[in-house]
Amino acid sequence: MTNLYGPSTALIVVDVQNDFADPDGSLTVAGGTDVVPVINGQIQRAKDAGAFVVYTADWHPESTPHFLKDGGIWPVHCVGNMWGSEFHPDLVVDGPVVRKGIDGEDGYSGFSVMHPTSAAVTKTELGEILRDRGITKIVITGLATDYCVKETALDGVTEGFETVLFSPGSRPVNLGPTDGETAIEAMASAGVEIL
Ligand code: VGL
Ligand code: ZN
Repeated sequence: MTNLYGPSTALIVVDVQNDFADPDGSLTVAGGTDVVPVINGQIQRAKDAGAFVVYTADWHPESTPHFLKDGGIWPVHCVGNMWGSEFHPDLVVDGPVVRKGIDGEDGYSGFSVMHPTSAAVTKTELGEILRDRGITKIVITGLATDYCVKETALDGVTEGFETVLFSPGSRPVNLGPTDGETAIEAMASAGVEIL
């Protein structure tokens, strides 16, 4: 833990937005508000160690096959430039923000998105942002453990980063009661270090 953060480490803060983190959010995650101060503590710790901090934001148009009403599975959430897509007001935001899903793509990872009809996967700018800064290790935290956190971590491993999950800053959606635990197992077996 002592050397968790350093100049070649990035803390990736995943989707700490009102729709997930606020009890009134449309896709509220149990405990989503409680993690905000925990995450702020990691942001401070990362900055103090000269690490880089980057944020992801789920950022959807009003209609996307990601939403139940358009053929997907989720209630409408994180529509761009609405209250629900804003970061939780207590989150310390001090670093670049990578928005994902802006053109109606599906998918959960901060590194890549999937075209809604062709299913073609394209990369976001996150990998480049990290490589441009010489980042070799990423610490991932935020919401939600079983979707965007998991997929970002799995992609992090695939992209060649030493990947760590800071689980005290994460909570699951838990569509199924054990989805959070299953996600942590999947990350661990992919080579993610779980803290
Ligand atoms: C997420 C469900 C739908 C997440 C995003 O940020 O984990 N979950 N869209
Ligand atoms: Zn979403």
